[in-house]
Amino acid sequence: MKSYDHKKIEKKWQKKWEEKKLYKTSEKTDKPKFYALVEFPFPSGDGLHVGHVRPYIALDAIARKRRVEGFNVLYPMGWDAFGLPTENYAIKTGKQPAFVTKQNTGNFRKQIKNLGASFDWSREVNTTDPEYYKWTQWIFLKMFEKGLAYKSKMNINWCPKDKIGLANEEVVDGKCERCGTAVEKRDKDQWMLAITKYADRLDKDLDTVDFLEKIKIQQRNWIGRSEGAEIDFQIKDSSEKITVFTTRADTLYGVTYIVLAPEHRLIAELPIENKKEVEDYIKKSKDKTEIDRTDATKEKTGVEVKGVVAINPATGEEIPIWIADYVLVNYGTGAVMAVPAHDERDFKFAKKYDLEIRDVIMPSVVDHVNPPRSDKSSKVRKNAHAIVYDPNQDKYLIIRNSKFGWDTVVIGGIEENESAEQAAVREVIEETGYTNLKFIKTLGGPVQASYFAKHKDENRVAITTAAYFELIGNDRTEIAAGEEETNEILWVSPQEFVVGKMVNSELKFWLERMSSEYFPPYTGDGIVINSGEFDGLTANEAKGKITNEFGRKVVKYKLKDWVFSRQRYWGEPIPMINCNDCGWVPVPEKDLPVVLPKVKHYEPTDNGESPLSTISKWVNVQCPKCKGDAERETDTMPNWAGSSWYYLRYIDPKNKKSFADKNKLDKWTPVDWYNGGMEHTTLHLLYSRFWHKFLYDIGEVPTIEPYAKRTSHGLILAEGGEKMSKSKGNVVNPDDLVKIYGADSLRVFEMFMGPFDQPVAWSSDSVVGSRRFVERVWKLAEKLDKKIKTPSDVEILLNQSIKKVSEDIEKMSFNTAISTLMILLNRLEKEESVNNKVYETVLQLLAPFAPHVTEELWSQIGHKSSVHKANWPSYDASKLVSDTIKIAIQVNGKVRAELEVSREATQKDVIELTRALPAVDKWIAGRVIKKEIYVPGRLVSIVVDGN
Ligand code: ANZ
Ligand code: ZN
Repeated sequence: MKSYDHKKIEKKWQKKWEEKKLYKTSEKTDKPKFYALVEFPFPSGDGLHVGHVRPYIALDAIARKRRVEGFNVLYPMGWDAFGLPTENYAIKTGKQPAFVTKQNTGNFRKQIKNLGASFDWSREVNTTDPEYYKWTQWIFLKMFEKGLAYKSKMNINWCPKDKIGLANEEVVDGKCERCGTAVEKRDKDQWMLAITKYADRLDKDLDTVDFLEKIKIQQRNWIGRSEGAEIDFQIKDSSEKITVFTTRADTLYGVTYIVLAPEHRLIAELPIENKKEVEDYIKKSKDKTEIDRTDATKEKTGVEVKGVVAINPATGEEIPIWIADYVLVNYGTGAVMAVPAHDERDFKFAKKYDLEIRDVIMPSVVDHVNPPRSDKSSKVRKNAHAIVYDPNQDKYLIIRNSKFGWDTVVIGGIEENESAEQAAVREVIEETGYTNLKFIKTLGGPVQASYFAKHKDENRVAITTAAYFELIGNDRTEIAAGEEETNEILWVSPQEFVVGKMVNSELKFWLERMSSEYFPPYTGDGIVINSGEFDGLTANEAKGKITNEFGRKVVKYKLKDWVFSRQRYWGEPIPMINCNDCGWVPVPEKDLPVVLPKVKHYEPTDNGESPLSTISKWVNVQCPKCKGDAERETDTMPNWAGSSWYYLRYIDPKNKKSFADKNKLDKWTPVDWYNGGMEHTTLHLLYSRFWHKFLYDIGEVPTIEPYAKRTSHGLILAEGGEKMSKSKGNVVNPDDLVKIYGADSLRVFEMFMGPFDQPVAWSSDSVVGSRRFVERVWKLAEKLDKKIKTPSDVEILLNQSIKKVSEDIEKMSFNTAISTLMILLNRLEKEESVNNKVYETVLQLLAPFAPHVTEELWSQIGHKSSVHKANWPSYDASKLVSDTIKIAIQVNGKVRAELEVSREATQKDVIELTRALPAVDKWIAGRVIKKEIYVPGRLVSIVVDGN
């Protein structure tokens, strides 16, 4: 047999497949459709690295499996080619971006083709092709028509180095995502897309799709749906009111001040006494990024607005108004009712500026040791707990009740006109005799505990306040008679002074509050207190009732409208014309595409306008409406425009009349399986779902969602575990590996190297292992024998492997699919000869991963048609487990033989076969059989006379 020459084989089959159009998607078949999609790349000058191609190889395996399962598969590829890197390269080299793009796509295409991926290249799209972006512009115009595209002065993120406005998503830690320069703020007129109008559907419709759970979670967090209430606070002696958004209407009685965002519109309207101070503060907060302003670890700042107060609608109280930049203007209403007792930020702020803190929610615990009993009556008690600490011995004072077997802190009821502190002191003296107590502090507001009080045989709802003391001497008085009998007074270490060892469930709150300088705000649920008629309700009940009475239910979203303008060259021109008389007028549909004109210089202008603004011949046009003088929009679309709908163009890439034919859209949407990076979950994936929903609303696409299923791959990292990047010089190019080891070995390795959804560090040395595996498959062909009978255990392993590989591919558990094939190969290599049928199945199972070598071997065996057209192997369910069992045979307690019988054999069969075994007969011949026991499936035990 010839040796394995990957170069020859791979070139040969790539050529044949292309000639035969093996992977071309047919429009004339009644097979069911399957649309597999990977994220199309940005064709950079650096070429693809081994990480980029991992998802292409993975979905290629899936696409190949689907084809041989009888599906009509669409698996396309194209180029997301607008964007800054090409433009920056053009600035550096003076080369036309269109020319550079052409070069880069040529290289990318060649790289991908070298891997033998089964893309239908006849459907290639390129977002920078005017025939393509004509439709990107067309969709924009439709959005404009429906009021979803609008121009607005935006306080935008501005990168002073790239001279470009950045979307919020492009700012990472206050820096430009691309170049790392600190981002500034600038006011700029920008085109916006109203994605927020789709926020609720983008959230809800996630229920209708099969996306990985982590993807759904990220999308939901990004959309940030929040159910709450708007409540109006009247400004005293004014007709103005401040509307706040809150998710905790139940805390309305605990509001001790109001906070406005520095940008809040009311600030200009109010008769503020300390205007200068307020204006200074506003100026300072302007340059802070949103991330700085909301960073929980940063200290909060603010100024009080003097001369105006607001009225709490529930209590009628006057409360101060503050301005602080931890409140954002573009979320909720830009105003917050501050409840320092129950919100972390408000709490820190109140501590800093000495504002009132008022408890309105009481934590509530149900005792787990002695929960309330439904058959007992219940009593409400106001209690005090005394926490007594002796710093000299680092111990706490407790009472051990031997009758009930529990340890407790000192507890007592709070009498009329007594404070918690007074009650606690009284109880310590009465119950323990200790009198030298130094009061440290009360441990915050009360905590409610429900439990069954054994000693009183009734349920208790205890509302307890704790007082904290230190022991400063050992004086003791006599303890009241009766107290001592069952009670033991003890000092215990901090390790024993915890819930679980102590019977008091409230203790966890006391310990928490003791250990912090201030009581941490209680942010959980509980029972409403200090809230008039709402006292005693649960927080949830009160939320509804207080909202009904003083506010209105609303839903808010974190999602913001999409900044859809860039002042750069290499993007789709926004097809709008500005006329002095008519305002913004859309370019008529018949004039699309608005082609990006050639320019000499790609640098953005110093005033931040696009280089297009310098081409007066292009800019100055007739107004389509009044025919007067007008000017073109010189902004271009952002990076994410072209990729928002590319999956639709693949369906009908050459259509001149529409972005795609309706019947074809009916047939091919939605994409059945879309794989892409987690880094695109909140940008591209959300944007394209938005565009698709819009197109659905205007009747252009038939489905509400673009992608039925979305999965994600783990990144391939460089050998050291760092991210692969040109600047770090650690990029691995697949071309070199294809040359040395072959595309098949590289493909197998990429699928084998680790779980597909996990990041994994690259190792070029390890490709050898996959190469060896492919070579062994090649060599196994020498053992083929059409007539050889396959041993039953091989038969079973083969059926198990078919099942496992089939299921693993569906789960994207490619690494275990490959290792299954390796195990199968190990077993086959042990045989002298291998039946052709068995070998063919191995080739078929391997074909999605190693398409060239399997095709070659398949044809060498004598097949005229492609392995990529042979039906996917099915397994025989009855051959997944061995149908015989082995039974040990004992005679007088010693194992004398082994019997292999069918699983279905009866006891009678087994005994008869046992006796007939020569190895057994030897021991029983001529003797009296006293006992024969059959343990089904395992053992026959025969007892005979004599020794
Ligand atoms: C009173 C309150 C009491 C609040 C309490 C919380 C806890 P999510 O869940 O993220 O929607 N808030 C409202 N608008 C804000 C803005 N523009 N900037 C900063 N914070 C704002 O958060 C809603 C909560 O965040 C609201 O509920 C409000 O504070 C605050 F114990 O109102 B809350
Ligand atoms: Zn006009």
